Amino acid sequence: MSTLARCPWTFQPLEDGATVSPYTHRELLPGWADSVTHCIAMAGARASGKSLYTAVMVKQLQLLANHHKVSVLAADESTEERFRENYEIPLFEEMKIMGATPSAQSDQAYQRDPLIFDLGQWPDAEGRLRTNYLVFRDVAGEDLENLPEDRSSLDFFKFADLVIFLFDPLRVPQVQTYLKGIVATQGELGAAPLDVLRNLLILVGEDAPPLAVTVSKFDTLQKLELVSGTEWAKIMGNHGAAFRRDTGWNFSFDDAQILDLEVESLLLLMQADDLVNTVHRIGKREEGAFQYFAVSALGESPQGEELSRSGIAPFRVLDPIRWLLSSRGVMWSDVA
Ligand SMILES: Nc1nc2c(ncn2[C@@H]2O[C@H](COP(=O)(O)OP(=O)(O)OP(=O)(O)O)[C@@H](O)[C@H]2O)c(=O)[nH]1
Ligand SMILES: [Mg+2]
Repeated sequence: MSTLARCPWTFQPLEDGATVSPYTHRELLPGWADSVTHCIAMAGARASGKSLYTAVMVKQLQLLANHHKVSVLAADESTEERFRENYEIPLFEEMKIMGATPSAQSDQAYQRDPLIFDLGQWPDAEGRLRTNYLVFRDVAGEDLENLPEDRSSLDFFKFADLVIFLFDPLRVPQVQTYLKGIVATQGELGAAPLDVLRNLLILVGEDAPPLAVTVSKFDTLQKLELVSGTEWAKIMGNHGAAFRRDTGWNFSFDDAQILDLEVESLLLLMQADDLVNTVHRIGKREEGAFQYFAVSALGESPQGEELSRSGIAPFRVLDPIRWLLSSRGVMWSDVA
């Protein structure tokens, strides 16, 4: 097994020269076994923001690629159609929020196959140019809140190169209590992040892939700056903090590390110790087992079904992806 390419449906390793996945018996894209794959899975409760994140992340990645003089393109027709229909049209054309992702058991489960994007050619460790693919799986929060009896359809989590665990900060019970009266709580949809994280740890087992523990909808916490006279106004009003700065099209591991520690401190300040302690069970931070991130796909809360009139203003959306891609030399260098 010397290929750097994985089966796009199961994320499991492939033999050199494979043209068919031994796991699903489906035909691989031409030249697949000679490519480099980056297999990423989303995780999180219902309504934690996974699908909106997916939509905005792909758009941002396409813009980033332009700065690197490459294009990010759907690698097959199925990705093109599913991305367009389920993500692009609702969010960017109808300017509406999307419906809940259907359970993988349902006939409408458009996310059962991954979204595959061609990231262009990048040198591998030996300096040989290879086509790189992002293989990305959105998941229904419903399936992670109540694990099915037969978990084989979720086995890909074990083999992912990266799992992005998104959680809505306002769904952490301690944070909710802490911020009661300061921030208006959104709907009651979605399980507590800790319950979903525990389920995720069951799915990934002993040898867990790196986990990007990512606070979603960070715009809601940034709004705390406006609640004058509170400790939170001071914390969020500190525009020098990494969680208030976006690094634009550049990514640096140093900056990501500062953000990592800042986000953990924020969670501890909000008494979300249970969540933090569970995250630490995954493995050692210094060995890359996990890292905290803070993102906002929209930059602003939607009003009902409609997006904010000021449009979509993403914040640090690519950070978790670039934590992986930059470590593999893909789109890592600074852009002017
Ligand atoms: N303020 C704010 N709200 C957001 C943001 N992203 C998502 N939301 C809100 O969260 C809701 C759920 O987002 P989705 O992306 O559909 O959630 P999901 O995790 O895919 O949910 P399931 O498909 O049920 O698992 C959206 O309808 C928005 O109201 C964000 O960046 N900021
Ligand atoms: Mg969804």
